[in-house]
Amino acid sequence: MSSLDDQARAIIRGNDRGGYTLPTRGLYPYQWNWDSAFAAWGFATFDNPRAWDELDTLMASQWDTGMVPHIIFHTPDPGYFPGPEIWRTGQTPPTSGITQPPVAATMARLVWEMDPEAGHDRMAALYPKLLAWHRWWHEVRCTHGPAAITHPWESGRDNCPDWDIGMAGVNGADAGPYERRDTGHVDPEMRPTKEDYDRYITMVNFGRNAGWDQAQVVADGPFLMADPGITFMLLRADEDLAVMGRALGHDVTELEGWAKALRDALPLIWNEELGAYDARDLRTGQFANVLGSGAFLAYLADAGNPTLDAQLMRVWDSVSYGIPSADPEAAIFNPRKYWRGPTWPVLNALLAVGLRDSGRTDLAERLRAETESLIRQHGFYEYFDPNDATPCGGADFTWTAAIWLTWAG
Ligand code: 9YW
Repeated sequence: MSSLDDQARAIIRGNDRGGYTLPTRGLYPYQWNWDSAFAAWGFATFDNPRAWDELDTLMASQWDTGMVPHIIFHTPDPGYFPGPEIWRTGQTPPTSGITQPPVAATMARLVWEMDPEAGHDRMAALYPKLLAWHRWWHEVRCTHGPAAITHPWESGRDNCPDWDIGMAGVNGADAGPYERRDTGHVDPEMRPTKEDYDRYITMVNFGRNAGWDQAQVVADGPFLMADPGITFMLLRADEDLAVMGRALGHDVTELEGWAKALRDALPLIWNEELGAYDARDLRTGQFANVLGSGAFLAYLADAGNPTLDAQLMRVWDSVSYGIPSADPEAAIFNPRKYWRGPTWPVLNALLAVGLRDSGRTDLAERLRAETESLIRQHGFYEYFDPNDATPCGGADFTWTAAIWLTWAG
Protein backbone atom coordinates (compact mmCIF):
# COMPACT_ATOMS: atom_id res chain seq x y z
CA MET A 1 0.00 0.00 0.00
CA SER A 2 1.50 3.32 -1.03
CA SER A 3 1.47 6.26 1.36
CA LEU A 4 -1.44 8.68 1.29
CA ASP A 5 0.95 11.32 -0.11
CA ASP A 6 1.72 8.98 -3.02
CA GLN A 7 -1.97 8.28 -3.51
CA ALA A 8 -2.78 11.99 -3.52
CA ARG A 9 -0.14 12.69 -6.16
CA ALA A 10 -1.36 9.73 -8.22
CA ILE A 11 -4.95 11.05 -8.09
CA ILE A 12 -3.89 14.47 -9.32
CA ARG A 13 -1.70 12.98 -12.05
CA GLY A 14 -4.51 10.58 -12.99
CA ASN A 15 -6.96 13.47 -13.37
CA ASP A 16 -4.41 15.55 -15.34
CA ARG A 17 -5.49 15.99 -18.96
CA GLY A 18 -2.41 17.97 -19.99
CA GLY A 19 -2.45 21.57 -18.74
CA TYR A 20 -5.71 21.17 -16.87
CA THR A 21 -7.07 18.75 -14.27
CA LEU A 22 -10.51 17.16 -13.96
CA PRO A 23 -12.16 17.44 -10.51
CA THR A 24 -12.80 13.69 -10.74
CA ARG A 25 -13.25 11.24 -13.58
CA GLY A 26 -16.81 10.35 -14.62
CA LEU A 27 -18.86 12.81 -12.58
CA TYR A 28 -16.98 15.97 -13.66
CA PRO A 29 -15.20 15.41 -17.01
CA TYR A 30 -14.12 19.04 -17.68
CA GLN A 31 -12.07 21.87 -16.17
CA TRP A 32 -13.80 23.68 -13.29
CA ASN A 33 -12.67 27.15 -12.27
CA TRP A 34 -12.03 27.01 -8.51
CA ASP A 35 -11.11 23.32 -8.61
CA SER A 36 -8.24 24.28 -10.92
CA ALA A 37 -7.01 26.93 -8.50
CA PHE A 38 -6.85 24.32 -5.72
CA ALA A 39 -5.26 21.82 -8.11
CA ALA A 40 -2.49 24.38 -8.73
CA TRP A 41 -1.86 24.62 -4.98
CA GLY A 42 -1.57 20.82 -4.82
CA PHE A 43 0.69 20.59 -7.88
CA ALA A 44 3.00 23.19 -6.34
CA THR A 45 4.05 20.65 -3.69
CA PHE A 46 5.63 18.36 -6.28
CA ASP A 47 5.66 20.04 -9.72
CA ASN A 48 5.79 23.83 -9.49
CA PRO A 49 5.79 24.57 -13.26
CA ARG A 50 2.71 22.38 -13.66
CA ALA A 51 0.95 24.46 -10.98
CA TRP A 52 1.44 27.57 -13.11
CA ASP A 53 0.29 25.71 -16.23
CA GLU A 54 -2.99 24.94 -14.48
CA LEU A 55 -3.60 28.63 -13.72
CA ASP A 56 -2.54 29.61 -17.26
CA THR A 57 -5.01 27.18 -18.81
CA LEU A 58 -7.81 28.51 -16.62
CA MET A 59 -7.07 32.14 -17.47
CA ALA A 60 -6.66 31.35 -21.18
CA SER A 61 -10.44 30.87 -21.29
CA GLN A 62 -11.14 34.30 -19.84
CA TRP A 63 -13.84 36.15 -21.80
CA ASP A 64 -13.19 39.57 -23.36
CA THR A 65 -15.39 40.98 -20.60
CA GLY A 66 -12.92 39.75 -17.97
CA MET A 67 -15.18 36.98 -16.66
CA VAL A 68 -13.53 33.62 -16.10
CA PRO A 69 -16.08 30.86 -16.76
CA HIS A 70 -17.01 28.18 -14.26
CA ILE A 71 -16.49 25.25 -16.68
CA ILE A 72 -14.24 24.90 -19.72
CA PHE A 73 -15.41 22.11 -22.02
CA HIS A 74 -12.06 21.12 -23.54
CA THR A 75 -13.15 17.76 -24.95
CA PRO A 76 -16.81 16.77 -25.51
CA ASP A 77 -18.09 14.25 -22.96
CA PRO A 78 -21.65 12.88 -22.98
CA GLY A 79 -21.31 11.96 -19.29
CA TYR A 80 -22.05 15.50 -18.06
CA PHE A 81 -25.17 17.64 -18.22
CA PRO A 82 -25.56 20.54 -19.02
CA GLY A 83 -22.85 20.45 -21.67
CA PRO A 84 -21.73 23.07 -24.21
CA GLU A 85 -24.76 22.53 -26.45
CA ILE A 86 -26.97 23.85 -23.64
CA TRP A 87 -24.81 26.85 -22.68
CA ARG A 88 -24.00 27.94 -26.27
CA THR A 89 -21.65 30.75 -25.27
CA GLY A 90 -19.77 30.88 -28.58
CA GLN A 91 -16.38 30.63 -26.86
CA THR A 92 -13.44 28.55 -28.12
CA PRO A 93 -12.95 26.16 -26.41
CA PRO A 94 -16.61 26.13 -25.34
CA THR A 95 -17.32 27.32 -21.80
CA SER A 96 -20.27 27.80 -19.49
CA GLY A 97 -21.72 31.32 -19.23
CA ILE A 98 -21.34 31.90 -15.49
CA THR A 99 -18.36 32.18 -13.16
CA GLN A 100 -17.19 30.61 -9.86
CA PRO A 101 -15.48 31.75 -6.63
CA PRO A 102 -12.44 33.94 -7.39
CA VAL A 103 -9.85 32.02 -5.37
CA ALA A 104 -7.26 31.93 -8.17
CA ALA A 105 -5.28 34.96 -6.93
CA THR A 106 -5.16 33.55 -3.39
CA MET A 107 -3.95 30.20 -4.70
CA ALA A 108 -1.46 31.89 -7.05
CA ARG A 109 0.02 33.71 -4.08
CA LEU A 110 0.39 30.44 -2.14
CA VAL A 111 2.01 28.81 -5.18
CA TRP A 112 4.32 31.76 -5.73
CA GLU A 113 5.43 31.79 -2.09
CA MET A 114 6.44 28.14 -2.39
CA ASP A 115 9.06 29.06 -5.05
CA PRO A 116 9.36 32.83 -5.46
CA GLU A 117 12.18 32.82 -7.96
CA ALA A 118 10.72 30.28 -10.37
CA GLY A 119 7.27 31.85 -10.08
CA HIS A 120 8.19 35.48 -10.75
CA ASP A 121 7.74 35.55 -14.51
CA ARG A 122 4.78 33.18 -14.42
CA MET A 123 2.98 35.45 -11.95
CA ALA A 124 3.93 38.57 -13.88
CA ALA A 125 2.19 37.09 -16.93
CA LEU A 126 -0.92 36.10 -14.98
CA TYR A 127 -1.28 39.37 -13.09
CA PRO A 128 -3.13 41.47 -15.73
CA LYS A 129 -5.59 38.64 -16.36
CA LEU A 130 -6.41 38.18 -12.70
CA LEU A 131 -6.73 41.95 -12.36
CA ALA A 132 -9.22 42.02 -15.27
CA TRP A 133 -11.26 39.24 -13.65
CA HIS A 134 -11.38 41.12 -10.35
CA ARG A 135 -12.37 44.28 -12.22
CA TRP A 136 -15.26 42.32 -13.77
CA TRP A 137 -16.38 41.18 -10.32
CA HIS A 138 -16.30 44.66 -8.90
CA GLU A 139 -17.81 46.54 -11.82
CA VAL A 140 -20.43 43.98 -12.85
CA ARG A 141 -21.25 42.04 -9.69
CA CYS A 142 -20.59 44.37 -6.76
CA THR A 143 -22.92 47.16 -7.87
CA HIS A 144 -25.13 46.52 -4.82
CA GLY A 145 -22.11 46.42 -2.47
CA PRO A 146 -21.40 42.75 -1.65
CA ALA A 147 -20.61 40.24 -4.41
CA ALA A 148 -23.72 39.02 -6.22
CA ILE A 149 -24.36 35.73 -7.97
CA THR A 150 -26.86 35.11 -10.77
CA HIS A 151 -26.95 31.32 -10.41
CA PRO A 152 -26.35 29.10 -7.35
CA TRP A 153 -23.63 27.25 -9.30
CA GLU A 154 -21.56 30.44 -9.25
CA SER A 155 -21.24 30.18 -5.48
CA GLY A 156 -19.53 26.78 -5.71
CA ARG A 157 -21.95 25.74 -2.92
CA ASP A 158 -24.69 24.77 -5.31
CA ASN A 159 -27.70 23.68 -3.25
CA CYS A 160 -26.81 25.19 0.13
CA PRO A 161 -29.78 26.64 2.03
CA ASP A 162 -28.48 30.18 1.45
CA TRP A 163 -30.17 30.13 -1.97
CA ASP A 164 -33.54 28.68 -0.98
CA ILE A 165 -35.38 32.02 -0.92
CA GLY A 166 -33.94 33.03 -4.30
CA MET A 167 -34.65 29.60 -5.78
CA ALA A 168 -38.26 29.83 -4.62
CA GLY A 169 -38.72 32.75 -7.00
CA VAL A 170 -37.49 30.81 -10.03
CA ASN A 171 -40.17 29.03 -12.01
CA GLY A 172 -38.72 25.66 -13.03
CA ALA A 173 -41.90 24.49 -14.75
CA ASP A 174 -40.66 25.44 -18.22
CA ALA A 175 -37.20 23.90 -17.95
CA GLY A 176 -38.23 21.46 -20.68
CA PRO A 177 -37.21 17.82 -20.93
CA TYR A 178 -33.59 16.96 -20.15
CA GLU A 179 -31.63 14.05 -18.81
CA ARG A 180 -29.39 14.47 -15.78
CA ARG A 181 -26.10 12.59 -15.76
CA ASP A 182 -24.80 13.30 -12.23
CA THR A 183 -27.26 10.88 -10.62
CA GLY A 184 -25.92 8.07 -12.82
CA HIS A 185 -22.43 8.51 -11.31
CA VAL A 186 -23.20 8.86 -7.59
CA ASP A 187 -26.04 8.15 -5.13
CA PRO A 188 -28.95 10.50 -6.07
CA GLU A 189 -29.69 10.96 -2.35
CA MET A 190 -26.38 12.81 -2.08
CA ARG A 191 -27.18 15.16 -4.99
CA PRO A 192 -29.55 18.11 -5.56
CA THR A 193 -33.23 17.33 -6.21
CA LYS A 194 -35.10 17.36 -9.55
CA GLU A 195 -36.88 20.57 -8.48
CA ASP A 196 -33.47 22.18 -7.92
CA TYR A 197 -32.27 21.07 -11.35
CA ASP A 198 -35.40 22.40 -13.11
CA ARG A 199 -34.64 25.81 -11.64
CA TYR A 200 -30.91 25.60 -12.41
CA ILE A 201 -31.71 24.88 -16.05
CA THR A 202 -34.28 27.69 -16.18
CA MET A 203 -31.54 30.13 -15.11
CA VAL A 204 -29.16 28.77 -17.75
CA ASN A 205 -31.90 29.14 -20.37
CA PHE A 206 -32.41 32.78 -19.37
CA GLY A 207 -28.70 33.56 -19.75
CA ARG A 208 -28.45 31.83 -23.10
CA ASN A 209 -31.54 33.65 -24.42
CA ALA A 210 -29.95 36.92 -23.25
CA GLY A 211 -26.82 36.08 -25.26
CA TRP A 212 -25.00 35.98 -21.88
CA ASP A 213 -25.28 39.75 -21.70
CA GLN A 214 -24.37 40.49 -18.07
CA ALA A 215 -26.29 43.76 -17.86
CA GLN A 216 -29.47 41.89 -18.77
CA VAL A 217 -28.78 38.88 -16.56
CA VAL A 218 -28.08 41.11 -13.55
CA ALA A 219 -31.00 43.48 -14.19
CA ASP A 220 -33.72 41.03 -15.23
CA GLY A 221 -32.52 37.47 -14.56
CA PRO A 222 -34.54 35.10 -12.39
CA PHE A 223 -31.98 35.05 -9.54
CA LEU A 224 -29.75 37.67 -7.90
CA MET A 225 -28.37 37.10 -4.43
CA ALA A 226 -25.51 38.48 -2.36
CA ASP A 227 -23.12 35.65 -1.53
CA PRO A 228 -21.18 36.05 1.73
CA GLY A 229 -18.77 33.27 0.70
CA ILE A 230 -17.75 34.95 -2.55
CA THR A 231 -17.68 38.37 -0.91
CA PHE A 232 -15.06 37.14 1.57
CA MET A 233 -13.10 35.14 -1.03
CA LEU A 234 -13.01 38.14 -3.38
CA LEU A 235 -11.95 40.50 -0.60
CA ARG A 236 -9.15 38.15 0.40
CA ALA A 237 -8.14 37.63 -3.24
CA ASP A 238 -8.09 41.41 -3.86
CA GLU A 239 -5.67 41.76 -0.97
CA ASP A 240 -3.53 38.84 -2.16
CA LEU A 241 -3.43 40.28 -5.66
CA ALA A 242 -2.42 43.68 -4.26
CA VAL A 243 0.47 42.08 -2.35
CA MET A 244 1.64 40.42 -5.57
CA GLY A 245 1.07 43.56 -7.62
CA ARG A 246 3.27 45.56 -5.26
CA ALA A 247 5.98 42.89 -5.42
CA LEU A 248 5.84 43.08 -9.22
CA GLY A 249 6.18 46.87 -9.15
CA HIS A 250 2.59 47.77 -10.11
CA ASP A 251 0.43 50.58 -8.80
CA VAL A 252 -2.27 48.79 -6.79
CA THR A 253 -4.44 51.78 -5.92
CA GLU A 254 -7.37 50.39 -7.93
CA LEU A 255 -7.22 47.05 -6.11
CA GLU A 256 -7.02 48.76 -2.74
CA GLY A 257 -10.09 50.80 -3.64
CA TRP A 258 -12.07 47.69 -4.56
CA ALA A 259 -11.08 45.94 -1.35
CA LYS A 260 -12.08 48.96 0.73
CA ALA A 261 -15.46 49.25 -1.02
CA LEU A 262 -16.13 45.57 -0.38
CA ARG A 263 -15.13 45.79 3.27
CA ASP A 264 -17.35 48.86 3.67
CA ALA A 265 -20.25 46.80 2.24
CA LEU A 266 -19.97 43.98 4.80
CA PRO A 267 -22.62 45.47 7.16
CA LEU A 268 -25.14 44.88 4.34
CA ILE A 269 -24.71 41.11 4.71
CA TRP A 270 -24.65 41.06 8.51
CA ASN A 271 -27.99 39.70 9.71
CA GLU A 272 -28.38 41.02 13.25
CA GLU A 273 -31.31 38.74 14.03
CA LEU A 274 -29.41 35.64 12.92
CA GLY A 275 -26.19 36.83 14.55
CA ALA A 276 -24.12 36.05 11.47
CA TYR A 277 -23.24 37.05 7.94
CA ASP A 278 -26.04 35.89 5.69
CA ALA A 279 -27.00 35.60 2.03
CA ARG A 280 -29.50 38.17 0.82
CA ASP A 281 -31.93 38.39 -2.08
CA LEU A 282 -30.87 41.58 -3.85
CA ARG A 283 -34.24 42.11 -5.53
CA THR A 284 -36.24 42.10 -2.28
CA GLY A 285 -33.59 42.81 0.36
CA GLN A 286 -34.73 39.70 2.24
CA PHE A 287 -32.13 37.74 4.24
CA ALA A 288 -31.89 33.96 3.82
CA ASN A 289 -31.93 33.63 7.62
CA VAL A 290 -29.71 30.55 7.61
CA LEU A 291 -26.20 30.07 8.84
CA GLY A 292 -24.12 28.53 6.06
CA SER A 293 -20.43 27.75 5.75
CA GLY A 294 -19.98 30.84 3.52
CA ALA A 295 -20.42 33.03 6.61
CA PHE A 296 -17.35 31.49 8.24
CA LEU A 297 -15.18 32.45 5.27
CA ALA A 298 -15.22 35.84 7.02
CA TYR A 299 -12.06 34.64 8.78
CA LEU A 300 -10.34 34.48 5.39
CA ALA A 301 -10.90 38.23 5.04
CA ASP A 302 -10.19 39.09 8.67
CA ALA A 303 -13.85 39.96 9.17
CA GLY A 304 -14.66 37.76 12.17
CA ASN A 305 -16.20 39.04 15.41
CA PRO A 306 -17.14 37.54 18.81
CA THR A 307 -20.72 36.78 17.75
CA LEU A 308 -19.50 34.84 14.74
CA ASP A 309 -16.89 33.08 16.89
CA ALA A 310 -19.68 31.80 19.15
CA GLN A 311 -21.70 30.61 16.14
CA LEU A 312 -18.67 28.81 14.72
CA MET A 313 -18.09 26.91 17.94
CA ARG A 314 -21.77 26.04 18.37
CA VAL A 315 -22.02 24.63 14.84
CA TRP A 316 -18.65 22.88 14.94
CA ASP A 317 -19.14 21.33 18.39
CA SER A 318 -22.44 19.80 17.32
CA VAL A 319 -20.73 17.50 14.77
CA SER A 320 -17.69 15.23 14.96
CA TYR A 321 -15.74 16.10 11.81
CA GLY A 322 -15.02 19.47 10.25
CA ILE A 323 -17.27 22.45 9.59
CA PRO A 324 -20.68 21.35 8.28
CA SER A 325 -21.99 23.11 5.15
CA ALA A 326 -25.27 23.94 6.91
CA ASP A 327 -26.30 24.55 10.51
CA PRO A 328 -26.97 21.17 12.21
CA GLU A 329 -29.72 22.80 14.28
CA ALA A 330 -31.61 24.02 11.19
CA ALA A 331 -34.59 22.02 9.94
CA ILE A 332 -33.07 21.67 6.46
CA PHE A 333 -29.86 20.03 7.74
CA ASN A 334 -29.10 16.75 5.96
CA PRO A 335 -25.65 15.31 6.76
CA ARG A 336 -25.25 13.52 3.40
CA LYS A 337 -26.89 15.93 0.97
CA TYR A 338 -24.22 17.85 -0.88
CA TRP A 339 -24.06 21.45 0.43
CA ARG A 340 -26.91 21.02 2.96
CA GLY A 341 -24.89 19.47 5.76
CA PRO A 342 -21.80 17.49 4.71
CA THR A 343 -18.32 18.74 5.49
CA TRP A 344 -16.11 19.51 2.47
CA PRO A 345 -12.34 19.02 2.88
CA VAL A 346 -11.59 21.80 0.41
CA LEU A 347 -13.70 24.32 2.30
CA ASN A 348 -12.17 23.20 5.59
CA ALA A 349 -8.74 23.97 4.09
CA LEU A 350 -9.82 27.46 3.07
CA LEU A 351 -11.41 28.10 6.46
CA ALA A 352 -8.23 26.93 8.16
CA VAL A 353 -6.14 29.39 6.13
CA GLY A 354 -8.48 32.08 7.44
CA LEU A 355 -8.35 30.83 11.04
CA ARG A 356 -4.57 30.60 10.93
CA ASP A 357 -4.19 34.08 9.46
CA SER A 358 -6.52 35.55 12.07
CA GLY A 359 -4.34 34.07 14.81
CA ARG A 360 -6.51 31.07 15.77
CA THR A 361 -3.88 28.42 15.17
CA ASP A 362 -5.45 26.03 17.71
CA LEU A 363 -8.72 26.01 15.75
CA ALA A 364 -6.88 25.69 12.44
CA GLU A 365 -5.07 22.64 13.85
CA ARG A 366 -8.29 21.07 15.12
CA LEU A 367 -9.84 21.48 11.67
CA ARG A 368 -6.77 19.96 10.04
CA ALA A 369 -6.76 16.95 12.35
CA GLU A 370 -10.47 16.27 11.78
CA THR A 371 -10.07 16.54 8.00
CA GLU A 372 -7.00 14.31 8.10
CA SER A 373 -9.00 11.70 9.98
CA LEU A 374 -11.77 11.66 7.36
CA ILE A 375 -9.30 11.11 4.54
CA ARG A 376 -7.29 8.50 6.48
CA GLN A 377 -10.44 6.53 7.20
CA HIS A 378 -12.02 6.61 3.74
CA GLY A 379 -9.86 8.24 1.07
CA PHE A 380 -10.05 11.33 -1.11
CA TYR A 381 -13.82 11.82 -1.37
CA GLU A 382 -15.68 14.93 -2.48
CA TYR A 383 -17.48 15.43 0.86
CA PHE A 384 -18.26 13.54 4.09
CA ASP A 385 -21.03 13.07 6.64
CA PRO A 386 -19.82 15.30 9.52
CA ASN A 387 -21.40 13.02 12.14
CA ASP A 388 -20.15 9.56 11.21
CA ALA A 389 -17.53 10.23 8.47
CA THR A 390 -19.45 8.38 5.73
CA PRO A 391 -17.72 9.27 2.43
CA CYS A 392 -20.07 10.98 -0.06
CA GLY A 393 -20.18 12.10 -3.71
CA GLY A 394 -17.26 11.37 -6.04
CA ALA A 395 -14.06 9.48 -5.13
CA ASP A 396 -10.44 10.29 -6.05
CA PHE A 397 -11.12 13.99 -6.01
CA THR A 398 -8.44 16.40 -7.22
CA TRP A 399 -9.02 19.18 -4.72
CA THR A 400 -9.27 16.76 -1.78
CA ALA A 401 -5.92 15.29 -2.86
CA ALA A 402 -4.51 18.80 -3.30
CA ILE A 403 -5.44 19.97 0.17
CA TRP A 404 -4.04 16.73 1.60
CA LEU A 405 -0.64 17.57 0.12
CA THR A 406 -0.68 21.24 1.10
CA TRP A 407 -2.43 21.12 4.45
CA ALA A 408 -4.33 18.12 5.81
CA GLY A 409 -1.73 15.34 5.50
C1 9YW B 1 -22.11 20.09 -10.36
C2 9YW B 1 -16.51 20.38 -9.41
C3 9YW B 1 -17.73 21.15 -8.93
C4 9YW B 1 -17.38 22.20 -7.87
C5 9YW B 1 -18.62 22.78 -7.22
C6 9YW B 1 -19.51 21.66 -6.74
C7 9YW B 1 -19.85 20.72 -7.90
C8 9YW B 1 -20.81 20.77 -10.15
O1 9YW B 1 -18.66 20.19 -8.44
O2 9YW B 1 -20.61 21.39 -8.88
O3 9YW B 1 -22.44 19.73 -11.50
O4 9YW B 1 -22.83 19.86 -9.39
O5 9YW B 1 -20.66 22.13 -6.11
O6 9YW B 1 -18.25 23.63 -6.17
O7 9YW B 1 -16.61 23.21 -8.43
O8 9YW B 1 -15.85 19.80 -8.33
